[in-house]
Amino acid sequence: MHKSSVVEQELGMLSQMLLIRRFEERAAQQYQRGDRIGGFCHLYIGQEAVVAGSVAATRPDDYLITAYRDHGHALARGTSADSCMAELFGKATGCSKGLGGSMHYFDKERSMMGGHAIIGQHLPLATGFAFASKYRNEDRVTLCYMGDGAINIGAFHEALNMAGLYKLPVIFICENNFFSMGTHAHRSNPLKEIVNRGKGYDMPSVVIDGMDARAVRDGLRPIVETVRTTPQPYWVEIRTYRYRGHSMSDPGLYRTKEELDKYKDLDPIAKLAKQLTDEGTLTQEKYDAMDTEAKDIATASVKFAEESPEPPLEALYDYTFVNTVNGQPATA
Ligand SMILES: Cc1ncc(C[n+]2csc(CCOP(=O)(O)OP(=O)(O)O)c2C)c(N)n1
Ligand SMILES: [Mg+2]
Repeated sequence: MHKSSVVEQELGMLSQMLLIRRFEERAAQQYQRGDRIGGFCHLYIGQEAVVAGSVAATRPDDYLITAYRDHGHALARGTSADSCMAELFGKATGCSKGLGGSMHYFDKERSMMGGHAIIGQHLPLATGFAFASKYRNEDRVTLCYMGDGAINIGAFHEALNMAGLYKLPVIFICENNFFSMGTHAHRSNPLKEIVNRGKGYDMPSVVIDGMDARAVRDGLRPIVETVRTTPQPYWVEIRTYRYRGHSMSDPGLYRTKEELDKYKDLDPIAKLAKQLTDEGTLTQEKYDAMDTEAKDIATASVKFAEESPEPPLEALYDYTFVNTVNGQPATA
């Protein structure tokens, strides 16, 4: 890649991370009012480099699928902040028509295949997308993100086994933030290193530093290219950290202040900003302008969501259990 396009890409990664962070800060404020956002809401703050780096290593038509901590994944793929905020508000203009909420973002146009609330449930879907790509002779790669809490679920093993057996073009990414709700990974796994989980399926496996967006992009890029030309699954552990509680109702008392402070010093946004500044491609003014833009987009998304209409009452049962729209069989 030409040096100027690398700089452009990295500035893009930085503004994406800023947008995710500012969007979620606004979302948290709106949630805390108590009257606007219903259901669960899990913030991605601290983990932004994982998605910014990995999306930079892929093509826009590569499939992307994740669990419920999905705001960053949609925003990084280009789903608008407006439709993401409207989805939190349960409005008809949301990316899932206001019927999914925080955990079920979806944007088929951008190959963002959800937002899935049940741990491990989406892994067989990822294997299915990868099977479809191979069967149709398309060179689309599937990126399947999950938390460290997903690796002991039955569906995990079935999905990885089949992907390994059929040599499917899927990269399973464990966003290891070390906690499943309040349980540390060491308390739920006999494995000391999550990266070793790939060995049971004969998958090439790597560990990547998830607090460094460049490391994520550069670690994944060769893997993506290999998988694209020679379909086969990979297992990737990306070590990261969430700064907030598991969900909005979790004060996170199971972590020490020292641990939080240690990771706050490793903030992935500050890291990329410093790398670019040290290399002379970013100034404080430019950074401030990028940050202001991110804040403005996030603030405007709240207004958009407030002013958007609710879905009609008749839509209440659409897309649930049976594929109907307004009581009639759905056509798409
Ligand atoms: C099958 C299933 N069991 C339990 C839950 C409840 N639950 C929601 S989130 C969560 C923790 C998952 O942690 P992890 O996979 O590490 O993801 P993270 O929250 O760290 O992103 C659990 C147990 C669930 N959603 N699905
Ligand atoms: Mg976790």
